[in-house]
Amino acid sequence: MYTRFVPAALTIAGSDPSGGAGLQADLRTFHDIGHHPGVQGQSVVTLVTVQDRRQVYRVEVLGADLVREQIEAVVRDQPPAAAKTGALGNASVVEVVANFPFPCPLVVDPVMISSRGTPLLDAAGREALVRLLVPKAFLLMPNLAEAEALCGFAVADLAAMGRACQALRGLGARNVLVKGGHLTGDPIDLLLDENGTWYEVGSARVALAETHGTGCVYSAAITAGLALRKPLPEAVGDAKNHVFDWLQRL
Ligand code: PXL
Repeated sequence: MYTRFVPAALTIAGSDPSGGAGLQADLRTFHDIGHHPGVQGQSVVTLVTVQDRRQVYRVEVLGADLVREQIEAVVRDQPPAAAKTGALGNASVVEVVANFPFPCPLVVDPVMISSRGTPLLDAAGREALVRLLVPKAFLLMPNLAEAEALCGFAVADLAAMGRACQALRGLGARNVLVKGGHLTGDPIDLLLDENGTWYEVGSARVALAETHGTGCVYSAAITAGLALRKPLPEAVGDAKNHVFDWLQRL
């Protein structure tokens, strides 16, 4: 309906039926960014979770062929202007995504566990992510725990976040954003871009016990900004502000 005028953004992610995280959060964020109607959301399902607002009861990863056919169908019909990945489940799904020739920048949110502690990527999937998908990432955006798992060293302060940015660029990601929200104090993220320029991206902390879905909203907002042709530092800064505004409205 708006294909002529509104750029599309694609999320390849898991379903959170409670609506807080996963592809439901991504689609909502695509809609919320920019002026109405934002960007047009496309969504490819990788895994289905059974969860309510307290707990994940079950995770079922879809067959890799089914994921690939979904990607092929949407991209063939309307090439997205930007795409992101969330929970991918296992190595076969990671491989399908890594092998697909996306016509646009790919934001990789290396989701490993749900905010309630349930694994959303198995050990072989993690290995495939490093080997196959990280080199295809326009932007790789781990939180501290994910940065540690990907780099193999502790990442618990701003200096280590800087070392993680460099190490992950060394693994092939073009731009890296390490998210420091799990440190104390105001949340500061560190962006190392493809020109070797550093950016500290901060906001005030919103005091909330429940932050389920925050990472999904952040990566979706960056993806929407890229779809709207914002330069990366601007897309990241605007997305950080969007997350702050969204958390304040919760
Ligand atoms: O926030 C990470 C995440 C991603 N995708 C799905 C999730 C979660 C967290 O619970 O459920 C489907």
